[in-house]
Amino acid sequence: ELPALKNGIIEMKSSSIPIRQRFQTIREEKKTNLCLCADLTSLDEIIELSKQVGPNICMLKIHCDILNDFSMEKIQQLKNISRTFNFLLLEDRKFADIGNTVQLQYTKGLFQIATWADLVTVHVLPGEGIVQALEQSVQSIDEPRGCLLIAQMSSKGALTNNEDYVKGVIKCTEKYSDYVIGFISQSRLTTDNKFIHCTPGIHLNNTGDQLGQQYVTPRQAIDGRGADILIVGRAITDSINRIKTCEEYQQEGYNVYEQLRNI
Ligand code: 5FU
Repeated sequence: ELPALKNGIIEMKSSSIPIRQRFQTIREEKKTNLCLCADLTSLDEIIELSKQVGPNICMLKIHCDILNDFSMEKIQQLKNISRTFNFLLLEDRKFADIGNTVQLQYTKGLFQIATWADLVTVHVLPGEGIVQALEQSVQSIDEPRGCLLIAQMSSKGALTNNEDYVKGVIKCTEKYSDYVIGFISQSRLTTDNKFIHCTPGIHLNNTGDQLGQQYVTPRQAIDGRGADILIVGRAITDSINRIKTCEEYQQEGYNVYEQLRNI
């Protein structure tokens, strides 16, 4: 299929645009740096929610292994919605095993993650072979795939928050900079702006939960910690009006981003 021509410019299907570039165009076109983290156990419910908040988000993060009703048909439906509303789909799988095992986890089993997730999250704990193995698995897939390396976690006492560990993650990111598009982090880790910093642990009203999660506000995350993308879960999904709350986080996140950009 040939790419469409618009104003003399070749318009690539969103599915063929490199992921880094998609983040940039989505942020400018949709005015959002918000990733909704839909930790719901029903994929039907996520599908409905994603239709409602699709215009407000740049990415949707899910955990496919908590879904009661996962099916390839339904995940394809979600994928189509992500195309319609132009947001990325992140499976927060947090791969953390040897290369051979993660290849199987990425491509096989019930979820066949590589067939639908634009992005996945990866721990570098086992060594850089994990990234090599994942990248190798998606070479035959004809749309862009990428990953975010988990550099720093938001939870209390996280063992990732150690200077040498983080240095190792940064090194790996630089070495595999085609497939690795950035980090899950709690601070700005490199001055190279091609690496996208995604920060979870965001809430406007709470400072944490009962199980070790720690929150900062969108402003603290972007201004203080250098986040490019805000990953927001229960602040939105547990709110009385998810659509309105999603709009609030979108506006707050984008306003802070614009203020900083204009300094
Ligand atoms: F890597 C990380 C991390 O350091 N902290 C996180 O909270 C990932 N997360 C995920 O972000 C976590 O698995 C949840 O899916 C989400 C945060 O959800 P919350 O409801 O905003 O606390």
